[in-house]
Amino acid sequence: SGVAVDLSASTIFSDWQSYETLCAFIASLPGVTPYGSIGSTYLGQDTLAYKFGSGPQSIVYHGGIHAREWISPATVAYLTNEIVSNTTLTNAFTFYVLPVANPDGYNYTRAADGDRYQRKNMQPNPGSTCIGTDPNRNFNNHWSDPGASNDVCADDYYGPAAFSTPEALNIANFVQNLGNVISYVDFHSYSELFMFPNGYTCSGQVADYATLEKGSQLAVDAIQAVNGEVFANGPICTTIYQASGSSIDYTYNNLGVKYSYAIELRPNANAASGDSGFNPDVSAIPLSGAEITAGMNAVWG
Ligand code: ING
Ligand code: ZN
Repeated sequence: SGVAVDLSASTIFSDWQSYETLCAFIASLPGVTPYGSIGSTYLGQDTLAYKFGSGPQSIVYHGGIHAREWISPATVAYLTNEIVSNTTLTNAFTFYVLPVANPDGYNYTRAADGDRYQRKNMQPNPGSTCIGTDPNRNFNNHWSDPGASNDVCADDYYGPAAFSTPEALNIANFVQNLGNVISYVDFHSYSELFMFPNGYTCSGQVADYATLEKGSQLAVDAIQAVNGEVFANGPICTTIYQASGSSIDYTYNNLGVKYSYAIELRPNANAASGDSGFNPDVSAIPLSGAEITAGMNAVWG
């Protein structure tokens, strides 16, 4: 039914794609089975997940928790296409991928009558015309602490309560219920950073600091070897800024997911100007995809 979509990788990665097309592409890949929905969004959409691999430990990764960061879902789709046939990885792990973790927001950034720079979800704020809560400040780890805003119009608005966004709650429940998740990776843009907990504080180091630092160093070295892009690596708070209530602080500290990483994809913060950071040329998709494939192979392989 409807218009036929060319799901070949060469076509998919030559433009920005809809939530539906990204999901259909991932579903078409060898060895991938639909997991179904991890739960409804605020607007009642399914948050679709796909599964591949047969290993004893699980890895969860996703794109698009922030709507305007279009290179994130695109890179996640590219990465998935590259690793579904990697038997080293698929024998070691069972993978769960969410192409777009905030599809309500993603659709709004693509709509003619929407807002290309919407970051948050689409939950209304009573008494305000500003739309949305930041799902990546809405997790129940140091929720509403410094590193997030109580201003409903702010891009890092933490929401009226921890887990008030279905998008954050669904991810938390999904990872918790799987129970055997060894790695969780949340893809953002932009700035070219490979980061790990904590975000809520710049004091001290997490218990697995040495392991996480080593993994991130292997990743950024592998990334640089592909296209020459130099990613920085380190804890969220000291590498980008203080951020409370984030997904990786929650998966690491509350759910015990050891290899919890957050990646800021290209472009480089210094190279980007104005809106170009969230609006790279489409030619960035295969470049980002290839370098991140190398980076994730270095961490997971
Ligand atoms: N940056 C992330 C943000 O949510 C981040 C940085 C990642 C903070 C993970 C905390 C945890 O602000 C963008 N560009 O969204
Ligand atoms: Zn983001």
